[in-house]
Parts: sequence; C-alpha cells; structure tokens
Amino acid sequence: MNSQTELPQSNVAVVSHRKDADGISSAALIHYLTKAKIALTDYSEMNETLSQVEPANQIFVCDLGLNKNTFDGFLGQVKRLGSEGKVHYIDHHPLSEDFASKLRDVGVEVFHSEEECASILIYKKFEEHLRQSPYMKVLACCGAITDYMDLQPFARKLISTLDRQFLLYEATVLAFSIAIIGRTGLEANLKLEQMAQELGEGKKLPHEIENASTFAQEFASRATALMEKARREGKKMGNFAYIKTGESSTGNVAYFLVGAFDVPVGVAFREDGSDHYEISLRSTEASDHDLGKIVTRISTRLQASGGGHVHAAGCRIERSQLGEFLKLLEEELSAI
Ligand SMILES: [Mn+2]
Repeated sequence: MNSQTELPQSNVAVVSHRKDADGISSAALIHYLTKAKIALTDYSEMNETLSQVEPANQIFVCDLGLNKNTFDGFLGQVKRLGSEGKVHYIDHHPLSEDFASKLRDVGVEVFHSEEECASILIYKKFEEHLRQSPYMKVLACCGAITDYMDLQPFARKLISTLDRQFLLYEATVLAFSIAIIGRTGLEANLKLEQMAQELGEGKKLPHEIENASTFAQEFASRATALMEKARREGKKMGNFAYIKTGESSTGNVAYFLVGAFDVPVGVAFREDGSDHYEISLRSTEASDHDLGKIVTRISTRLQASGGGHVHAAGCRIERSQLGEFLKLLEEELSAI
C-alpha cells in the first residue's frame, strides 16, 4: 500500500508490540488511519496472538522483529491471514533478505528499514494523512525517543518542528505509563490496548491518559529504588553486570547496572511465570559490540528466541540455561 492508496476504514486489524512506546504509538497511528482493532503482544507470544486474529481486509503487523525461532510460525499465520486480506509488515528490527522474500512470496507487503523506528516509518509512509492531527506527529516522535532512534534523519527532522522538552515529557509519561500498566497482570494487555486506541482516536496526548501523572510519579519512585537495588544486588562478571529482578521494565534495570558498575553492558532478567527468563541487555553508546547480533547468535545456539538493536537487545531462555547464557555472553564481549 502506498500513501496514495485509499485507506480502508473497516475490518482492519493491527498487531503491535506492547512493551514500549514505539509499539503502542505504531498501533495508535494505524488506528488513526484505519480505525483498526488493536491487538498488542510481545515476541514470545506474537504467533499465538496472530493465531487469534480473525482474517480481515487489512492486517498491519508493527514493531515485531522476527528471528529463526519465530519465523516459521509467523509465516504460517500471515499466510492464513493473507488468504482473505492484505497483510502489511512494518518493522525496523534486522530482517534477513531470505525472510523478507519469503514474506513477499506469500503476498505480505514488507515495509522495512533499520533507519527509523516503527512509528516513524508509519508516519513517514502515511504523512499526508497523519499530518491532519498534530497529535500523531507527537506520538511518532515519542516512539523514536523511547527507542533511542531520535537522532535518525526523519525522526530528527520531525522532532525539530516541535518543542523538544515537551516531547521528552510526553515520551517519558507514555513510557512510564506503559511500564506501570504492564505490571497489572492479566488485565495489562487489555488496558494497554485501550490506551493505544484512545491515543489513536487523536483526542488525547500521553499526558492526558487517565492517571498518567500518577503512573509517571510511581515509576520515577520505583526507578530510584531500582537504582539502589542495582547497586546492592547486581553482580559484575567481566565486561557486564547482571541482576535478577521482578520489574517488567527490565531494560531500565539493565541501564542502572551499567551506571552502578561502570561496565559497558547491563543484563537484567526476570522470571516470566513459566520456566523461563526474559532477559534485557543494554549497552552504552561508547560500546562497540552489537548486542542485537550477539544476542541473536547466543539465542540461536540455545534454541531460544532473541535479538535486537546495537545497544538494546532481549531474549527469552529456559531458566536452566542462564549459566550458559552468561558464559557465552562474556565470551562474546571479551572477543575483540
Ligand atoms: Mn521499535
């Protein structure tokens, strides 16, 4: 679909990433454009979520990176969904040419670039429609800021047309609200979907989300406590520090480790209810290692799902694999 195409306004679904502002903003932008029904998910459940999506005229899948372990299941789902409608895959995580061509072969429209985050890719593609609401530009910028993609060419240009401090506030309130709502158990997904829809209706900005300032305040207090906890309970292992946490925002915890131990990489892992750990890794700008590639290699070796960007990555492993994961990570980080 190009931006000149008439955008459908009925029987559309969007499946997007629930964990961060880029995923939620992407869902909101697609909702603004098409009134799409929103389903949010995470890497470990994306194929299951897709299996519950009814065929629709148009289906958008946003901000959900693919890897060797998830790809076959994903391909099966988009094939099913594509038999009665058009599937659009919009993403910025690394995507092999092999995966891209297999998706195209089953009729998926692949709109992919690593240059900008997903919400900015959507804004750029449908700018003509989205610029009718100034709020949509704010949401796209929030995605870029929280994905650390705000210095990329298009994002930077958009951000420079708005007040930077105002945008930082909106992005932070959105990210902190997602983190707090993400902790509310079984209801979390539904609440986040409602929030994405409200934002996509174009009548509210993140700071106007119900209880947004309370969420932000609560997260800031938790963050202060986590900063202390990282210092007390984190452990250093060669080139990185790690910690086990109950926090859903494992990415933030990983950053606090970097600061507390003065290491290039922080690793935070969390039990996810089953026999698994969800792991987030973060590194400093100065680190030369590509965490996304490293985690992809380790995950492939452990037959787990994982991947990400240069300075931010994640994966999900069996609990019994933790020792091996940490050992492989140190091997990778100590290699020149
Ligand atoms: Mn993203």
